[in-house]
Amino acid sequence: MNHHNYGVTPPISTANPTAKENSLNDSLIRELKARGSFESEAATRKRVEVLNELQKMAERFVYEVSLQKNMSDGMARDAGGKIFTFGSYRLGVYGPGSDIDALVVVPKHVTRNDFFEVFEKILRERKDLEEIAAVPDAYVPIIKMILNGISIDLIFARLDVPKVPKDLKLDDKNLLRNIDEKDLRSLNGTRVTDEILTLVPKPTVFKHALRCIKMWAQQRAIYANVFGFPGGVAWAMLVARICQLYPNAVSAVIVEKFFHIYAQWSWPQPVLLKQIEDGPLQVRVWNPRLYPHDRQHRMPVITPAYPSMCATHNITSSTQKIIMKEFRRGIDIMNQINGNNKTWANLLARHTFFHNYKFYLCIVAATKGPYEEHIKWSGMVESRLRILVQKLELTEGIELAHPYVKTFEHSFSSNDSEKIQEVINTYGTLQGEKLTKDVTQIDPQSKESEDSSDNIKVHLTKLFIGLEIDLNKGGEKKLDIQYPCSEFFNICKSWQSYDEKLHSVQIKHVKLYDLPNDVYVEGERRPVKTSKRRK
Ligand code: 3AT
Ligand code: MN
Ligand code: MN
Repeated sequence: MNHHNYGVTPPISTANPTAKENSLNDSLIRELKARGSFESEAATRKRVEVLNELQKMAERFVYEVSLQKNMSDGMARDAGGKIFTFGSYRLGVYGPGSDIDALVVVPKHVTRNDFFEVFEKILRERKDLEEIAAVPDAYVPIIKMILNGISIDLIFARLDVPKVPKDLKLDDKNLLRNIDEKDLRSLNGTRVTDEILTLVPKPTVFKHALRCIKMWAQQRAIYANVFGFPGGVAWAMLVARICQLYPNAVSAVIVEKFFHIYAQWSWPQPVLLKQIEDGPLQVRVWNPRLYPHDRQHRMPVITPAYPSMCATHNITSSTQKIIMKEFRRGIDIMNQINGNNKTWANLLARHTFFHNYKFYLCIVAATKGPYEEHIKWSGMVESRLRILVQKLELTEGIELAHPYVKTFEHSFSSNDSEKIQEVINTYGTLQGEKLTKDVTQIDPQSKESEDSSDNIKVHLTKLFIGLEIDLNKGGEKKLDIQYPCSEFFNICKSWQSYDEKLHSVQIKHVKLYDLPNDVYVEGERRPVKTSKRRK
């Protein structure tokens, strides 16, 4: 072996696995398989087929647009066009429910407009296309579709080059010259995932360890970038760094070291996979010495591809505490797994968020109007939840504001407008759940719900924050969260498309025993008041 080092420091240990570690690794893979982490070979072959089809369509797209722009047939064919992938498919950690995240790269003379007109038309011609939705004005413009039973997120980037041959690679940062911000953002996903894979010593070890960490983070409800936890790319980089530090370890050991290293990490020291690079563009590269904003990142995990960014800027004081507690739990359970007292199943046990706190806040976004309106409104409220968490953290008497990583949605219809308002006002509580029996629950997307007469329809999304309260500290007895709540309302209501006739947002105090039933999964018993005498 050569002495090529992966990462910004030498490895901690280059030891090879022991027999015990190998057997622990086998049981990890068995557990992942039993939990449906891997899909069948046939299903994976289907993904490859769909990607081949997409590649052909991309070439046809570039060819047709080139002809339209008066290029000769030969030049039009040479113009090329190439499909890249990113996300879980590219990282090799996809499961049966995963989509394919794909990027089509085209030469200079093909525009984003062409993508949404010509490529979309080519896609719509296909018999195996089930659904298609284009979002040209998104932050990263996208076409979402289901092709041959597989959901695909397709984005677009145009390079300042005359042709895009099949062997083009995206690792050259000079390719980023003279392109717009949307192109830059669209290229970023592929550039980052590709680079992560080149920075780990053993890709298969990395992939299996990442499958475990992703499943663990999902089960523990700490996987959600919008809500202030790491997202997929951040978890991937965190695992990749451990792979660099233990280049010969098996996945089971990577998982174990993962918990130890990050429980003891001196945050806010950044996690880096390589030294941060400078580049040819006028864009910001993460640099806490230069930018006060970057100094606020509590657990920075930095993307390797130029221009490097912090993938975890959303982490707050509360979510950091929650993540750190989960790392310590990981250490504890790994110790017991090593002592044969626990198994991987224990590590991957579901969280108990709706049992853990005495007090919760339920944030309700409601829309009396079309479902498309509600998707935008509730999405906006969701994306601002972190701000509420941050304001709560600063409130006297609040030790921790713990956002839950999933939303709950319902749609109802009734001819009684007072009933509808009552449902909105009590939604998110056990009492409100009973009230919904008086109105008709509807499928938000069904055609019927659109035409049926003069019934009023309401779409509701609820979000939860668990509160850890310590009122003895300040001496005052009563918790006052008026200020953070009214600030949050102001932020939501200053949304450009806010219309008080359609949209509303409420925050409710819900005690543990008043939580609605639908927050508990099948087989999970809701907490019951024990009949212990009060002290
Ligand atoms: P799955 O196996 O598909 O569930 P994944 O990691 O591929 O896991 P996604 O397909 O949701 O997850 O996302 C793939 C990448 O797309 C991750 C991120 O770089 C980008 N991405 C996803 N959602 C957003 C978003 N809302 N804004 C910006 N980038 C996003
Ligand atoms: Mn994906
Ligand atoms: Mn996706």
